[in-house]
Amino acid sequence: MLKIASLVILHVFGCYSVRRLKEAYWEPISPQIIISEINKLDNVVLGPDDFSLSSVPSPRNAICHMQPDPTSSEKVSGFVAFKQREPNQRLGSCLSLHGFDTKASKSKNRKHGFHIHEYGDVSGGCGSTGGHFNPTGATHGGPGDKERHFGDLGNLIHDDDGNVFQSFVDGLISLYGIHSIIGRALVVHELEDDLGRPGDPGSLTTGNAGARLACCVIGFTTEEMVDNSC
Ligand SMILES: [Cu+2]
Ligand SMILES: [Zn+2]
Repeated sequence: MLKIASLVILHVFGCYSVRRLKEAYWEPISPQIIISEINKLDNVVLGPDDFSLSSVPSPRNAICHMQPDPTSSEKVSGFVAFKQREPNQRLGSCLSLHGFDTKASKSKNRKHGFHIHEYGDVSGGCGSTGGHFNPTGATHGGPGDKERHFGDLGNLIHDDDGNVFQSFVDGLISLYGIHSIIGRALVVHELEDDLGRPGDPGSLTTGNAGARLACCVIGFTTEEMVDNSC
């Protein structure tokens, strides 16, 4: 009898604790509120860090080691490095990629769509990384647009030798906060991202960027790694 009573008490307390946690940390945030915040601020940190990130000091450094998708004939590889000094400062990035097929490339203007995808899961190649990272429920756009997915980083442009050396700054994505890009995937596409301009259904979800050539998972690294890479 005592055993049953203690089990009931444990169950009730357990459910209550889980509910409290859910209330505290998993309240859905209205996309309208987030968009208006984005318009006001350069860099939006939506809520505190996840517990697993809260002990990581500033500045924060991250890296992503690009690997070709097993199904791709273009063997794109290299790295993308990120640095952010403080939560309210813009995220800087430098990247070095090679292996773009300069002859067989289907991309006009040598442009290749470049996005952060939702899942850091490459178990099924780049196909298992989900869609564009889009925590606010926005439509697809370009990196300079107010209406865009968090993951919309525009296009990379490869040179005559199939290489890309580029750096960029982004005021929306962050290595801090509940919408941090840590643990998510970067994906390089076969075709140019149309940045949502034509307005057809494919354009407003993926930018019609075609197949996934290569991908990687973004993880924290040392300051030396990023400073020596960029
Ligand atoms: Cu993509
Ligand atoms: Zn997108």
